Amino acid sequence: MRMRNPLRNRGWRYRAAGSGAAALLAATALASGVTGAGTAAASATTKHAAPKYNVVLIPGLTTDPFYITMGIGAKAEAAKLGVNLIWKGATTWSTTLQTPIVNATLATHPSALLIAPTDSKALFKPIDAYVKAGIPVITVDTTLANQSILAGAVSSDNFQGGEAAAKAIAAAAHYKGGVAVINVEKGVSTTDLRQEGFLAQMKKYPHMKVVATEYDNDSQTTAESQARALILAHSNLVGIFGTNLYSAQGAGDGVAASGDKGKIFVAGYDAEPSEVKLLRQGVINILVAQNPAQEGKLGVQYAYDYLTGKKNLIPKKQVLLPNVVMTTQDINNPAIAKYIYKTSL
Ligand code: T6T
Repeated sequence: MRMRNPLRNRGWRYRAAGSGAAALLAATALASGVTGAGTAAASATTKHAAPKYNVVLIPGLTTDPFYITMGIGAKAEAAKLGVNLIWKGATTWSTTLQTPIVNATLATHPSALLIAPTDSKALFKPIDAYVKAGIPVITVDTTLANQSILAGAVSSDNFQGGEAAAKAIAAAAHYKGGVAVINVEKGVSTTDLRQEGFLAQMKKYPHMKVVATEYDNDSQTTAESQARALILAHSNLVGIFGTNLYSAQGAGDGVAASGDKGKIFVAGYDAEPSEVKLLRQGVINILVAQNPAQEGKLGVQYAYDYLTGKKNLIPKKQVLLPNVVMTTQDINNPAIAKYIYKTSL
């Protein structure tokens, strides 16, 4: 179920994403510049007694700049609140690797768990074990198909991001031709919704056809080979949508390697520096960026609210943050460029 929803206003003001290339988040100062990895004792401990709460953040994978930027936002907020934030996870996107980390972390009895589950169903049981042990769980980015056990959930508006990608490709291709999707894998709440939004929007164009949907298992090199093969197989191809960082980067690499820069429009997700480089070069034409630092910050705030008896401050429905659309034309605008992801914690 896709839930739209109400952001709690803690002094952060949001403007609904506008149309086309200029959709911006307003008045949002991203926390940044926090250094150090692993167990991060709050840097503001001088102001607080020893941290009373240990909040664990398990990202989809630890090496992905999207989650690194989320970790930066979470750590900055934890430092402010005097919370000890522990960051741990697998180095690749894998339910097989994430599950034992989730299980083992339960034995350390954290105060709360923030997690981006790599599968919306397979992680239900391991997460439910925390809830049964009285530990609140908040999902950040991805979530569970059954959110009823969660204390909160924060993500981007993924369906809208998919729609925005489709609109951009359709307009660039004058509303005719074939398009393809390169996605991560089935069962990931965020990228499933991006694909749904994209396909729903494409249905509105009678002269456009989705010729293929590929799954790259979060591998950039796989996405690149898929893009090359799609270009060879479909002479009417006018656009490719890469639903996340690695899919988008691979799609861009494939289009560049095939010599189709400017002929095949690439719409991608996320804003990691080398993706942005391809955007500047016009190989990728549009990026739907997210605000992972804000997701991390809100996740820590909600965990703290829960632990300090202010559950009423946590929105009941999943919080959906607006996307930031970046294009080759506007990437040098500092109001847009500030959303480029960071590559180290
Ligand atoms: O797009 C992000 C994240 O939102 C998605 O759930 C998984 O892929 C990323 O981490 C980018 O690689």
